[in-house]
Amino acid sequence: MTGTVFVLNGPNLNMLGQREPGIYGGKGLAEIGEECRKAGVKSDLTVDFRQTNHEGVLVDWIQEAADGAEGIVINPGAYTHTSVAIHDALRAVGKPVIELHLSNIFAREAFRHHSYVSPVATGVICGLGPAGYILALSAMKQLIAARS
Ligand code: CA2
Repeated sequence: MTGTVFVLNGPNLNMLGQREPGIYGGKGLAEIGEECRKAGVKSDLTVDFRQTNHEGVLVDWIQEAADGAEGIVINPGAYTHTSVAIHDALRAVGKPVIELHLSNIFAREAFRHHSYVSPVATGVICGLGPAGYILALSAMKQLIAARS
C-alpha cells in the first residue's frame, strides 16, 4: 500500500537550527525533511515536505491534498493559535490530519495553549522535538491503512 503524505510547515520553521535551539533543538528543517523522506521510503509512503511563511499558501496546500495526498501532517507554527482559515480548510479536506509541534505548547505561554487546528485534527503530537515528525508518519501510515 503506497500513498503520498503532505508534511506542511508554517511560518518561521525555516529558521530552525539557526535560533532558539533551547526550545526547538539544533536541527534545521532541511535535515528534518530528509529524515521524513527516509522514514517514508521505509514505510512505502511518498513524503512531500514543504514550508511556507504564508497562511494562504498553507490553505492552498491543504486544498491540494484533497486530490493529491492520502493524509496531512501539519505544523502550522504560530497560525495554530490564530487561523480560522486553516481550521476551515482542514475541516473540509476529508483526509486524516495530524497536528504536530516540536515544543510542548501547553508548557509555554498561555497564548499557545489554544489551537484552532486540534478540533479538526485526527490526532496531535507535541513536545517530542523532530522525532515527532517520524512518529506522526508512523501514525499516518496506520490511519491510511485503516481507511483502505
Ligand atoms: O512547537 C512548535 O512546533 C510550534 O509550532 C513552533 C512555532 C510556534 O509559534 C508554535 O507556538 C509552536 C514557531 C516556529 C519556529 O519559530 C522559530 C523562530 C525563531 C527561530 C527558530 C524557530
